[in-house]
Amino acid sequence: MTSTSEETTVIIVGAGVSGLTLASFLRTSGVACVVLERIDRARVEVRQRAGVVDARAVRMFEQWGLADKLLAGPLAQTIDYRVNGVGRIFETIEDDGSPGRFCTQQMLVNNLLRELIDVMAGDIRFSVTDVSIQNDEDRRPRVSYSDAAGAHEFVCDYIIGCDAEHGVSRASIPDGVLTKYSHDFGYAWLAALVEAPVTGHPIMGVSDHGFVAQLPRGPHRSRYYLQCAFSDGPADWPDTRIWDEIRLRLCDNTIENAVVHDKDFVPMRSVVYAPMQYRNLFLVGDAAHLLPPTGAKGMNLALYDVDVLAQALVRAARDRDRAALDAYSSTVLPHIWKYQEFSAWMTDTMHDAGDPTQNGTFRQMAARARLDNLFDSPTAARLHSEYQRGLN
Ligand code: RFL
Repeated sequence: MTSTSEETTVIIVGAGVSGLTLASFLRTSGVACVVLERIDRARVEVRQRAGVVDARAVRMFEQWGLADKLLAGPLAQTIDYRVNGVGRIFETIEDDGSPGRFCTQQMLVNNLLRELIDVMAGDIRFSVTDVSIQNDEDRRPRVSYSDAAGAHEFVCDYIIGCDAEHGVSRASIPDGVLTKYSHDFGYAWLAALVEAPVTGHPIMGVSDHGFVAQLPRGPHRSRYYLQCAFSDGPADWPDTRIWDEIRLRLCDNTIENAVVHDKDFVPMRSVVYAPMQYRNLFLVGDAAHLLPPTGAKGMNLALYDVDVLAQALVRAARDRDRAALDAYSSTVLPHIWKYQEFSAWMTDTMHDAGDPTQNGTFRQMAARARLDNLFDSPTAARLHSEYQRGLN
């Protein structure tokens, strides 16, 4: 077994969408960095999740010169908001540049891995264990980890926690430094990846029997989301029940059963930890905030954090100017709170408007009026478009 000690400028913990995007931006800017990832490359490549890269994030990839290499998929410009089977197509108002794209997180991550490893010769260390962070006041930060070859240590200038909710980065911050703000909505979504494409527009469906959505995941597949109980698991949802509920909630008996590839249960909750930095450790994406997927903003907020932090790190590393780095948390948090609000609005509206046993018939009718407003009021439609596009 070996024991090594190395040096770099930035250590990124986690090779998810935020860690890989940050590493690409730093590499493009000539800032040395190493990514440490718990699982192997094959498992990173197959993880399915988000499906929409919003317009702000598309613009960000364009500005970093990477959009052509990383993004693909159809434009995301319409949503079919259905109430008990009756659809209305909401068209996102776009009068200032590129629209968002239906580019799956998996496709983006695969393109990032290819670009970073094969083209930029980036340093990503997969299948590492026992990552441990030392972020003391009076010396350079240190990150140690183990792999099959032995124990290793990096001395660095900055540590970036891109290791999501259960990672080591946020857990390394002493008690009392961070404030946790959180809200549980009291229900969950069953997310089912199925072998059936979206044939019309992506659907967000309100029904008296609960919420249902169908969103594209490539040319042959889609993901259905079905509101379910917080405590539900795979045993509660055999494939036959999934298809029966989809037909019931979309009021469409012509939908045929198809292969269900996987089922995930996602609790609807919102979390923010603040501040998002401690000494030379900076938190990004799900390590600092979680959103209910109703607004499709989790990955997009992670990409927003990356954009701000990458620019700040480049200034600190290249120009020895820490001002933007020190202001990272106060720069990103106002934006994060706006999108927490949007995601909570979407979650309350789409679920309250549905099953009245949820919150009563008064809230049901009021939430349906809110949906009507998106089609009746140009002002409401414009605000909704701004949020959908991430440009608010
Ligand atoms: P990730 O992508 O989870 O990556 C974290 C990485 O850190 C690694 N890791 C560690 N590595 C080393 N040492 C440790 N101790 C480690 N602990 C963890 C992990 O293995 C992993 O590789 O977090 P990141 O980069 O912050 O990205 C966040 C996004 O993945 C997340 O917000 C989105 O997927 C949320 N989300 C959606 N976001 C959208 O913008 N639009 C959507 O349509 C959307 N749909 C969704 C979603 C999330 C979902 N689930 C599964 C919660 C749909 C679903 C069902």
